[in-house]
Amino acid sequence: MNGMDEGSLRTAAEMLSRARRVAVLTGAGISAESGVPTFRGAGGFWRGRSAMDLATPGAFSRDPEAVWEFYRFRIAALAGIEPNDGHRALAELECRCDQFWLITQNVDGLHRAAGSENVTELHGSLERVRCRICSYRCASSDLPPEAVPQCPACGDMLRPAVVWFGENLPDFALVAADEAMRECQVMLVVGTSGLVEPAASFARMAGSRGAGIIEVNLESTPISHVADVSLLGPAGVVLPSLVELTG
Ligand code: BJW
Ligand code: ZN
Repeated sequence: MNGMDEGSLRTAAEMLSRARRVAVLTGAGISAESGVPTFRGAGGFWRGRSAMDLATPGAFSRDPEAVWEFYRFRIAALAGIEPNDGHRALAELECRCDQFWLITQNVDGLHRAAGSENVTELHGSLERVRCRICSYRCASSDLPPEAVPQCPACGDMLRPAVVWFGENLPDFALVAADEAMRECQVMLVVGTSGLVEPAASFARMAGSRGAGIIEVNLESTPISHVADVSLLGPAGVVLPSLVELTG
């Protein structure tokens, strides 16, 4: 079923109202309406370089100044952004479920700001930085001002506490995601291009364990063919309607 027509919306709302255990996977698209650029598509560039090319350990070793400039810009931008109606609808949905998992690929902290509680950040957070080598970590607001900030404990480079390509996701996050995929009756997949693993496989895995899959996106993605219902439209509009209909 396709399109943000009344029928698909109603089908999705019925699936959700029958489910007591719901998992949600979100990506950059849910924060687009808060003014946070997505990775792929027109917004995914920083001074002519693809955001994807800066989000690697190799880029950081070769050109830490450029990578830090990119991340300082994004950390500073966090101060001016707020959750939108899509984030708020998911916080509301959590209140109506017996068990609820919000697994996000986003690093902007907007789900917690909207009031969501059981949030798992798969790709870390811009709100923290850590040492490349030792276990030192601190809040981004306490970041030393140098172009490439140094670790006060060991002198190596500090880096954003996010997960770059080729790096492992945190164990606790994979454990939470695995529990969500095993236990949920419905999985809602919102605003992700479905291209970055392992998150890209979560919907297929939950589906093969019997969960119903609802996708919310502006366009179809590789996840669409495993979805039982695809709702095409902006998350900030679709999610409030869906949650309201779920009643
Ligand atoms: C809207 C909207 C609106 C817009 N409403 N919708 C298996 C096969 C092949 C490769 C691999 C594999 N397993 C692992 C890999 C390697 C790699 C990978 O996946 N590569 C692929 C590109 C092929 N994965 C990794 O390296 C991961 N690590 C790992 O798996 O470790 C073990 C391992 C390593 C190596 C080999 C094998 C195993 C780590 C991935 C880390 C990703 N990090 C980033 C950067 C985070 C820090 C930062 O923010 O700077 O995470 S990359 C970037 O992509 C970011 C995002 O979280 C992630 C996903 O992007 P997302 O959220 O989907 O956003 P977009 O922009 O792509 O899409 C937006 C969507 O929203 C679009 O669909 C729009 O239509 C939609 N939209 N407006 C609704 N208003
Ligand atoms: Zn250190």
